[in-house]
Amino acid sequence: MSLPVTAQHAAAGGPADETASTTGADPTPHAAWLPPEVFRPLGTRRVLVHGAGLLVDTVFAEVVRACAGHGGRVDRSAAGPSSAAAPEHGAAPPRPEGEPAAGPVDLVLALRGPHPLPPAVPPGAAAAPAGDDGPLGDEGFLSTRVDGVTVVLADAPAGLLYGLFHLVRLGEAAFTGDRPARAHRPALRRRMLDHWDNVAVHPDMGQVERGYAGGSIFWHDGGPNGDRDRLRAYGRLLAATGVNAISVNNVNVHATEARLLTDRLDDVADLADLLRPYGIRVHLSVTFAAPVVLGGLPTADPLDDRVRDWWDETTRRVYARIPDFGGYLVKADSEGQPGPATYGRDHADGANLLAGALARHGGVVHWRAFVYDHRRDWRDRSIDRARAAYDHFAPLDGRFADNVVLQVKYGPVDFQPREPVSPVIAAMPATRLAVELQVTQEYTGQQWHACYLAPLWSEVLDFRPWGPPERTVADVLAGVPGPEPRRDGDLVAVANVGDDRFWCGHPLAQANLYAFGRLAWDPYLDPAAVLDEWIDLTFPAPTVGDPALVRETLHAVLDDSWRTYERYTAPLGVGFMVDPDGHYGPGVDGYEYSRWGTYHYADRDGVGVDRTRATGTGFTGQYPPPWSQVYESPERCPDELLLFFHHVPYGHVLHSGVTVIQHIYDTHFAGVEQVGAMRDRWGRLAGVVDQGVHDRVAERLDEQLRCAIEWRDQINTYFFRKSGVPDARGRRIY
Ligand code: GCW
Repeated sequence: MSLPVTAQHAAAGGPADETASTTGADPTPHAAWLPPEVFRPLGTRRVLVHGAGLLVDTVFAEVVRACAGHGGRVDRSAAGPSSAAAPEHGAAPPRPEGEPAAGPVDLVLALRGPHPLPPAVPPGAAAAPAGDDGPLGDEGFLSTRVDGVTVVLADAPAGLLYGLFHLVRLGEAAFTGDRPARAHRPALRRRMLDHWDNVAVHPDMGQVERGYAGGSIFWHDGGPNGDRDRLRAYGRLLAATGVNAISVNNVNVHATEARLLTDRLDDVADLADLLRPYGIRVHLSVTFAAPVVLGGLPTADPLDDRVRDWWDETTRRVYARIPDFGGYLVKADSEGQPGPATYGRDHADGANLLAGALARHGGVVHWRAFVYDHRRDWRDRSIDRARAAYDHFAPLDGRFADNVVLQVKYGPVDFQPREPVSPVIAAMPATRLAVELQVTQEYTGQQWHACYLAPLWSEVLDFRPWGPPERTVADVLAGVPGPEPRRDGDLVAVANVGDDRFWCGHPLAQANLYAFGRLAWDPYLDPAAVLDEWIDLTFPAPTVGDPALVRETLHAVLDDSWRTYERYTAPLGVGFMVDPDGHYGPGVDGYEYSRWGTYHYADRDGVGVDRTRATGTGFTGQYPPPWSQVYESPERCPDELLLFFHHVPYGHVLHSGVTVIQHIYDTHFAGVEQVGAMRDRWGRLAGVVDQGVHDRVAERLDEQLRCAIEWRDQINTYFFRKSGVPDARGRRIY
């Protein structure tokens, strides 16, 4: 167990965590990637919004707000009944069907339907793009610019909302020249954030488990947070990235949180109401023991009729209150959470029970594959935590109901900065999968360290579980057909947001949240291009002193920051050399003699975990070829994963040409130098970007440098003392 975040930084010798909130929300949240300036191109135009529905109302309200701020004009014509509330800011009321808007327009955002499009849509603008006349679906849109009119068309309101934010990203370019028609659709159907937020403050984990951005934006000290404006602003930010689902409580479901399912359901309904206008459906983490702890039944056995009836009835009530409720998220038989194993049942029995209750309402169950024995004996080298998810779940492939999504962490262990991609993905072709990422930086510097994670996620998404030229992980999630039938999946991430003024503690950690949403919409995007989008939106050129310097600096600080973090922390994929009290900073042997199953086995001769079939735990055999062979062989194994798969002598020569021990020294010295350079680069933006942002980032880079030095010196000293091998370059080791 670990300390709450405030204590943890004090223990780490870091600065006091001023983001930790005790009083609720900060009154002036940072605009993040939606400052008013990014609405200028749109807000100076003559705009027509056409269509009806809650999300069209949101689009209209956005355009009204933009035009009110920047001098443009907006009209609305409605096809069919509108759910619109009274128009805001003096905007024109919706026009009756067919009646043209006054005067020429620059932009039409229109819902296609049985009725004709408004005459403002130029002839030809409604034509499908060449070679792509498939349906746009519930969230897709078509964008084009013809004869001086920019046009966004959608078949469902959510598509129009995503089309609007597409224009915001394009900026002025959306209104210049002609733009050929293009259809946009999300590659992944569900793009989901899991909040590990507790309703009641947990004695060890605080208000947010692994939260590094103050309090929860949903909950405060046992009740709702109450800052409704903040929640709307959050929904709006997420909609702009493409996120469309949120689970609002921790997967470790404690007593108070369990009740969200029943007598505290109104609190959940309230969140659903706030997020619905942004196209976001609310999901709930539930405890598998709910029939016992909430329903008073003597059992939660998934095959017991009383249990089934209880879930059916409880779920019926949830949908009566929240008709578009997303579903349940379950951590079962894992780290002390209850599950079907208590009754001798397996995970398919458990997941299908909930899936059955949800199916008739259109809901899904996200069932986590993060299941392992957390009470093992470190002396027993035959057990391997990396094997656990596959061992539990692969035999169950084909047994899960269609509305079960098996949620798999990207690596086989636990969100380490470097792990191989989980073998579960290749092993379960007949199961709908979600890959789970961690936006909250539990193991990557806890939002005190600048660590842009999109390059890590892209490596995972680009990985080919069956080797080249077969499908990538992104293809699998996108439902690209393989040998088995099409079965698309989700991208899910643990959120990094709290009630901190900058949302994420570290202003640059906003880039991770933004990038997650964008990669979930399009997992083939280039992380550097996503960073450019984020820079353009968060630091709009007209608002900063020197836009070129800002862009260059942010790329210099962030592009390689994940690899920099990797350099000064645990080497070559060995993982878990963190301080067990909170997972911040070094603790080389912190987990070595613990029950958690995460060991590095360093001795005087070498380091690493032998996971081979030949002499180790056999984990490499969980991969199909070619990976089963590549990882089995110390010669073929990629350097960055060597110690994940092999125990090698310090003198083992890497593909890079240096020995393991020299690699450890070199990367740790280099990592610290790079952090120093990041800090210096950022210093040059003083007076160029917003002072508050500058100060917060500068403060964090100071701490990152302090902590990186600590990592470097502890790791280098540890391995020098173990191996007795001096640094070939004679640098200072203690
Ligand atoms: O990495 C571990 C975290 C736990 C977390 C667990 C999980 C919510 O340290 O805090 O519990 O992962 O993913 O369930």
